Amino acid sequence: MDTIVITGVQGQIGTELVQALRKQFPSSFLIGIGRSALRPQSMCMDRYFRLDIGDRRGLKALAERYSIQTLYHLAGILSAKGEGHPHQCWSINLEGLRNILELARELAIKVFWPSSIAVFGPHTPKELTPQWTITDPTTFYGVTKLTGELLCQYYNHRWSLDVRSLRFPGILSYQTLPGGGTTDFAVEMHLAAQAQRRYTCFVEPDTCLPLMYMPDAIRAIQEIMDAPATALRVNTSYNLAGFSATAAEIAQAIQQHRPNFTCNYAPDFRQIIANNWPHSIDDTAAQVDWGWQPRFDLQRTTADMLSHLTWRTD
Ligand code: AKB
Repeated sequence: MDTIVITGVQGQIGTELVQALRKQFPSSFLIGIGRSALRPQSMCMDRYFRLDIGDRRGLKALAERYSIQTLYHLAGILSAKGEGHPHQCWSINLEGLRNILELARELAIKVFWPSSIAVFGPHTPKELTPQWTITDPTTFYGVTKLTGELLCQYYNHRWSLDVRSLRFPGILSYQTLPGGGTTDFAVEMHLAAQAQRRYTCFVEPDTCLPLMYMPDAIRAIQEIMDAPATALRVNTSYNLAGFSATAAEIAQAIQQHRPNFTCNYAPDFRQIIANNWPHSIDDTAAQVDWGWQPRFDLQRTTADMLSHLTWRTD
């Protein structure tokens, strides 16, 4: 029986990835790793371990005991939080990744790891940002993601480790809230509208960012992990596009369903982070190498988000 491990299993991506993997691999043994107590919505896994990603001995013991084949390493600190907690950001995002890559090298485990549009910076072309271009991140988080990408490529070239990665844009989801990201406003706006609250957005209305709906993000992970290794020509991390929208366009899309929704704007330090990120992403390499195509635009995302948030009025 195959054993699959997901770190950060109770985070924004992990919560939904574990459900998708349960459906995709019904007879595999699914192990989740996280830092907090187990929440009921994560019950579809076979085992849950409260383990720090810095605990190398604990990770190794677990990997040997369960002879892991595949590991989705999702534990991480996002951009805005990383600015306030650089030490934690470094140790979780980079030392944690290195622990996982070492383990994977020793035990021949296939790895998935998420990178981010945060690897780009002020000198990167903002429109249709190419796969190979200037990467000059200005956030601590972006530095850890760029270094992590190079580390993945190194382990692939030096040790033939099968490690696959995607540069995610901001992800919108209704099951688990993001925490500490610069793109969190896109989710928070939907939540406020659903709860009939006014929303104060922390970036300007004309701030345009690449975004993606969670079902597309989960499918992208499944598709890149299913692709034959020989098809993958990018060993750092693949650019990945969903759709692009300004904060005002998101508010307008919501107002089509919730006409009373109002949004005002009070930019804070996250505006500067957003200003240094791309507006749109060229993901031709992902399309050509493993057939990537997004299914959700802004309108579909908003309609689906709001229809699923009906239970949530807090
Ligand atoms: C963040 O805002 O930090 C993340 C990201 C784009 O990596 N959503």
